[in-house]
Amino acid sequence: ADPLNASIDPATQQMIRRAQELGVETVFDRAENMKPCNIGIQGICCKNCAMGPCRLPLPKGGIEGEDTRKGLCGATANTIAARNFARMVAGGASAHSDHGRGVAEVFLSVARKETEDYEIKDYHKLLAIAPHFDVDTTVTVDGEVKDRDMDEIALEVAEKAMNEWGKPDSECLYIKRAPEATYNRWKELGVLPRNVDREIVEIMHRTHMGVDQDYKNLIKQSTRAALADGWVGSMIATDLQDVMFGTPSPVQSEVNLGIMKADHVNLVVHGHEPILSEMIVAASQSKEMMDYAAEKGAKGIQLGGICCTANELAQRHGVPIVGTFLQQELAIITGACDAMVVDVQCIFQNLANVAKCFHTKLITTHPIARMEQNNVIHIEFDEHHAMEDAKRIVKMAIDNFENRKAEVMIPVQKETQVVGFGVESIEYHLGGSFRGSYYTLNDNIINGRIRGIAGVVGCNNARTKHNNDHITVIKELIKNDVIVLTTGCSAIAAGMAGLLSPECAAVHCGPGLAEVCETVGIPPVLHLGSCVDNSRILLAATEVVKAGGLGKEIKDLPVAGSAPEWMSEKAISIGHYFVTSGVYTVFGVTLPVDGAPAFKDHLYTDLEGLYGGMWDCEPDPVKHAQKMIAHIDKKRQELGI
Ligand code: BF8
Repeated sequence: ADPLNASIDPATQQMIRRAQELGVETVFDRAENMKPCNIGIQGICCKNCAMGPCRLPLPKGGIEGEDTRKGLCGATANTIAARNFARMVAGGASAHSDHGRGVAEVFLSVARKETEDYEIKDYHKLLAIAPHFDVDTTVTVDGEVKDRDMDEIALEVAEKAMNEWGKPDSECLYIKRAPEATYNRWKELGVLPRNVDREIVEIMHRTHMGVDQDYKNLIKQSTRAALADGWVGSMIATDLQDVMFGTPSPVQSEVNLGIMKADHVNLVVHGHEPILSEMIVAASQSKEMMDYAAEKGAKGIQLGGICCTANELAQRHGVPIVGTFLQQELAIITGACDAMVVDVQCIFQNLANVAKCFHTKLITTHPIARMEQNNVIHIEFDEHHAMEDAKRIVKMAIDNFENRKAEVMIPVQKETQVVGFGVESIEYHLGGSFRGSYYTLNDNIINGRIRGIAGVVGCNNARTKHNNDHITVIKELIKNDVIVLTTGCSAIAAGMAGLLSPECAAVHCGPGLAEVCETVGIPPVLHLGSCVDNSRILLAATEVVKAGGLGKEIKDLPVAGSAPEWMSEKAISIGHYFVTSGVYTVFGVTLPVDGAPAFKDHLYTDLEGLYGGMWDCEPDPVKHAQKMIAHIDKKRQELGI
């Protein structure tokens, strides 16, 4: 791979070159050597039974007249593409929601006082979310209203939260957090999720051979599962993480490979669930471990994160971020990574092969995500002895410091960033004391200083130039006075490009947005956390609706969503819950729908009539941003502002 074509980031380019010098293969090489399947990319390969795989390529030049393409059972291209799409939603929703379930289980242990390693750090947030689970926060004794015992509230919240995954009757409680009119729309359309697990299982049933054969009905079920992800599984993950680990507030941090230090023990945490990494932060900051590192000749312990674990730790502790999804192999290739600890999601199987070329200890920690290679160590993490496990891992990294064999090469590049915005801190910075908590933000939207709000989220994808599309889309948006809320690897990319600093507003923003940012002292691009924290974007949009003056539903707002470099099934689930929550959402790279024109039209056009939001795909990042701005302008016009 040509490093200059592979990434816009100089640190990444340098490490790709380094990998090539050392003969270590990375994702960038594999992306050159293997091209995607031309039929799969169009979404029209069905491998759901052993009569196939049935491949239904769109004839060159399109179809004239009736579309007669069929699989052996008679499945049409539209059915096949819709089944594949639904299964991606199921995969994505299950990943987020299983993460959420894990958090809820730990919270239940805390509420039952079965663990001392975790605690409730934010009681205020617990009280704020309790009513959404129909949990009372007060009791009436002899006609007098009193505060309810906090332990009782925590236990009931934990039990009700767990039920959201599998109760036999009624619908999810948390879905009512959406604006009332949107909730009523979902009710009328019959897409309210019953419980998280059921909606995912039902997708697997419906997409089994010979079941649901109507692409519109398949998308309806995808909607139930995606809403269960965004408004329930992911949202509960975010909220209970905030309750246990603290609700983020803006904090300064650093980002990019240059945060690693040659004279320190470098411990990199990678994956998604803060349950483990929170303990590692505490363990690595303990005097015992710091003294031990000094004994071994290190100047200290440098903890850094990759992927969404990085976002979780940065937003709550200011722990620096090593890089995005596509930089995971490169962190090891620095030769200075003494241990990399992984849990679930977005972890390359090739990490073990790269680690073999260096001294790096690669440690898996989750029973559902193990690696077969013999150089990988498995330390199964358990919330009941979390601190003990975390110390074992930190000690292993320290012990490995003296084993470095390859020459250390750490790029110098790193950027300063402000991370850790959320519904609460946006209210603090852009709220007001009159007419609702998001009044100032709404006022600035109405008066046009802020043209609209965009959510730019999601992954890197080795089929596009690393970070290029994220940064081009974001810059185009803020230049046109659109404030950006970002999460996941997109947020890390923004940090690497210096866009998460208040100072960048003067350089990159249109005059209206620059004025707002300079007055309030915030960056034009607000880091809202990890991918499960896209729930924060949904709730921020809900607050904008509640603050008034901009319509009754999220669909009425001048907002748009984007995932410029998406690659994971989680992104599809996120995209679909944004769309069906009323947000026009544009994906970059490609969407596997092109081989099924009627299904594609359903996603890109029909859904707007049902939900107010619709899908789109635009690989050119400037056009991509322009389409979002055009939608924002359309909404402004409809609002008469
Ligand atoms: O959940 S943005 S590459 S790290 S999937 Fe993965 Fe995509 Fe990054 Fe986090 Ni989200």
